[in-house]
Amino acid sequence: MLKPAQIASYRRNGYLFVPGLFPAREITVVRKKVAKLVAEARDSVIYEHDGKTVRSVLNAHLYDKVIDAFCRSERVIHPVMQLVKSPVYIFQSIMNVKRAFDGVQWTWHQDYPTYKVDDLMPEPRAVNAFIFVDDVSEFNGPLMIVPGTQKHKVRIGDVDTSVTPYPHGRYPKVDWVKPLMADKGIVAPKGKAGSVIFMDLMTVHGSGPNMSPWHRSVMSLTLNSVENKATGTVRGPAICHDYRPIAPLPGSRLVAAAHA
Ligand SMILES: O=C(O)CCC(=O)C(=O)O
Repeated sequence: MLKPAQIASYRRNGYLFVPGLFPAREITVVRKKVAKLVAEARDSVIYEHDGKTVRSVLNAHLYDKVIDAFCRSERVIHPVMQLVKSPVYIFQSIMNVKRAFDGVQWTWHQDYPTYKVDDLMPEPRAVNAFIFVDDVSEFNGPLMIVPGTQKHKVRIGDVDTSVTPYPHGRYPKVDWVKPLMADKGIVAPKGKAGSVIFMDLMTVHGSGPNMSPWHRSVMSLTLNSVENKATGTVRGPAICHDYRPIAPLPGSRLVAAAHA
């Protein structure tokens, strides 16, 4: 559960960083599973432009018990319910595995424009929880955030595949982002695996390439209010339409799922 000061900080800055939210025994289970999912490279995998380096694993909670228990963990569900003030459902889970040496950047953007235009999400009443599955440092392409930008207007960018091969994201022109950064600066929370960044869908963010020898897997888990259902279908398997409210699971269920 979040303390009132943490909620106030989230509302002020458009994000909240909580180091060490998942204990090592739980996140280790998830890291092992991610290695397996990357090696298996099922249909739900997106590659970098080289066509062979896995970039993201889409909605693995739909077919994998460990990832499902991870996404339903009380460690993230309770805080997000506090932030959106209602029960939530899983809108999408994307494991961004930014591979050592080969992981490519994520261009600056807000999440909500894509969700509004393409997924018909009525309001930005959802939270993107970035859960560190690997340790994140200044070297392996940490998420970068322009704090306070959640208060800016929605900027509908074009679908762009020049950097990100994933054809479903909308990216604003750099001229729109530039003055925001000059005004607000940039932060890049770093920490041990198990740390979590809770981020408002309006907050401008992106991340650089991974030039280090360390993978940087981060789960981008978007939990949406059950009162704010996104009904669009154009992004196909990228989003989920199971609107049932999540019953938060204890951490022990995540470890148990690995042995089931
Ligand atoms: O994984 C990253 O570094 C960025 C992902 C991202 O921008 C997103 O999920 O919206």
